[in-house]
Amino acid sequence: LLKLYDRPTEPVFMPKGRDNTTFDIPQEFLSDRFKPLKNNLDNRFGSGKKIAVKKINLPDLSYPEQLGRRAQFSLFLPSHRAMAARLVEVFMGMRTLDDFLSASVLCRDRMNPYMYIYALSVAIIHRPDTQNLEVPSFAEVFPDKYMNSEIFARAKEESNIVPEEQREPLEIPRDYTASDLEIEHRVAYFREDVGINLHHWHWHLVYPFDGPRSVVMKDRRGELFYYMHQQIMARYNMERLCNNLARVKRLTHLREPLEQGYFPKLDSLVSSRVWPPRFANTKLSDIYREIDQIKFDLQDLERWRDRIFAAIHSGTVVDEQGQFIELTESRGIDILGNLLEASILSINRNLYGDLHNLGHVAIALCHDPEAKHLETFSIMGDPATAMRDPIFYRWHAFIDDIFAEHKNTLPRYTTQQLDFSGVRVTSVEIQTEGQNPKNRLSTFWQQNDINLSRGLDFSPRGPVFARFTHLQHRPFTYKIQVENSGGNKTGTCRIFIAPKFDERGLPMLFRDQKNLFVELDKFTVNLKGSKNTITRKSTESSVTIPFEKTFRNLDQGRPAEGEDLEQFNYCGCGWPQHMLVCKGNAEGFPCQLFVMISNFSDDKVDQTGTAPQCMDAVSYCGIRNQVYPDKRSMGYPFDRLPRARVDTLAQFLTPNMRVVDVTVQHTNTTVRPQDTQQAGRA
Ligand code: CUO
Repeated sequence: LLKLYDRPTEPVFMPKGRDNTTFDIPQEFLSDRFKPLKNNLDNRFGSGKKIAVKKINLPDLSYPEQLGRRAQFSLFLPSHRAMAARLVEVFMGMRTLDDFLSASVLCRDRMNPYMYIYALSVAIIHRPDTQNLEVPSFAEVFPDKYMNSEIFARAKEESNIVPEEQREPLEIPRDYTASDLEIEHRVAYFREDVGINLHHWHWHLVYPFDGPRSVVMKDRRGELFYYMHQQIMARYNMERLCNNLARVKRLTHLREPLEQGYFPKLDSLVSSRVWPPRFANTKLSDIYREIDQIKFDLQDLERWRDRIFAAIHSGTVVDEQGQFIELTESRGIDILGNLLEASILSINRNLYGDLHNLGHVAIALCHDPEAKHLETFSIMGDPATAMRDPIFYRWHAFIDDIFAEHKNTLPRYTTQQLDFSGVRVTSVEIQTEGQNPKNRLSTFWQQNDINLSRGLDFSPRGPVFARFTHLQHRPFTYKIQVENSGGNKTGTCRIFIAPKFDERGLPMLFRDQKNLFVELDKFTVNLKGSKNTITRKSTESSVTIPFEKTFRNLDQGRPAEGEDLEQFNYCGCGWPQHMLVCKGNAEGFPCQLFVMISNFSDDKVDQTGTAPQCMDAVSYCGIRNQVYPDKRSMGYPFDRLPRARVDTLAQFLTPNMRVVDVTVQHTNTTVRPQDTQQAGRA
């Protein structure tokens, strides 16, 4: 199955793993073009082991087949998402693993490769019989979505001319999408980070908004849509403050020119087209594109927005039967998440529409709203690339603000809901590895290599590496002292960080600062009576996946025989560890680190379901097949307005919380790829 990820536009005959395995495919499965060439292709590529593909009766695939092989594919376009949903349904409906393999092989040469890989990945993630498979890194399958197009001409040259052992990594410059004359470019390293974009793609893969109900229906998925994207905004705003940029302005006036332009410099290897840029000051328009079977007006977006605000202010939404459903303290945010996104779980799509998704589409098609020029959508139309564009954050700032409007209507947390009786956090400190002053985090640049060969169709085999530069920090350890009177207790330790000052250098009010708290970690602690010392490493964070999981290629990622599969399982969802903390600045960017121990008996959930998998990044990604592992509202304790007479963070604190000042210092040096990685290539 995983071989089907190799070289996604080549005929299914050609992908050949490093062990020379090919598929033994029934003649009928071949696309018409290759039927007469079967023997020829077989002799040419089928030199090694063969994987037998069973003949099956196939369901009707004519609908997803309508999307051209060389077309771009956007999950946000309703017609595309319906085709993809059908394909997912076909894959999910295959009764056995063999049948699933047959269907996957048959579809590969017939379907649009982007849609195919999307549907195949959703099925692999959700089918019970493929739970232990590691979906390959999307950056390797479609490297064209993650890096400068110029690299591919060089990669083809390298793979055609240079023998494998003499190939050099192809270096991608750090600044290739814009110059410093564009102030937004200061945070391009965040927006264009491969790991961050991979996380976003995987998140939407794990939480699809369309498809069979069994795949979409997940515990608190609407709420997690809110929380994961809220955290992206908090992180991005913090990053902006480090770079002397103001927080993101919401995209509220849909009819005003969009100040920010963006030129992605990505080419699609599938369609051989450039991804359209957006010039500064482009205006949004009504969308009417028969070619994509899509028609909606900006007024539709405004109408849905107004209805959603009205629902929030009245505290109820109206379902399709006309019944009023209350937006309660515990469930309201989940209902709103599904309704705003909108997923198929939206309580009433007729009334509340498809605000977030079609906002992506309106922006993605603003350069050719009526398809007069036969141009396709820009990067905002694809979750794999959308986070590169500054406009993504303006749109999501708007979406996040709608959620905040609801959160602001909820009862404030009382001190009883915040405190943990008998538990006092007496000290918190951070120790960065190999550095002396405490409470100082240290960031720098690091280079790493990605193997492009999996995604380089129609070129000779053998690895070709792209070398790119990303932010990195030195690992650090938290040391937390806790006094506990009374007997043993269990608590949840919640760690957040936020900027200390606003754009003007003034201390922030709590009601503003609370939106900037970035979750760093969350874990269970057992407290003995009296004094406790908790130590925790930054690499153990519940929001991140380790560096190797973001970038590891398939062959390196295989568990050894007898090794615990679960521990090794590749699950691509998770904030990249290398982006755990913001860049900071040369002088040391002042932040506040917040630690809270909450009462576990109010946090714990009853897990049923099968054994947990992919436990690395539960805070942003949840746990597969299980309920979200924290009963509190996501974002607790910063998801609501503070109680009366609390204006500052200091006033917000109860004894089980503590804040310490930390700085994030950036050194402008670049570390070359580690030797271990070089060795791993052989
Ligand atoms: Cu993740 Cu707008 O939802 O991109």
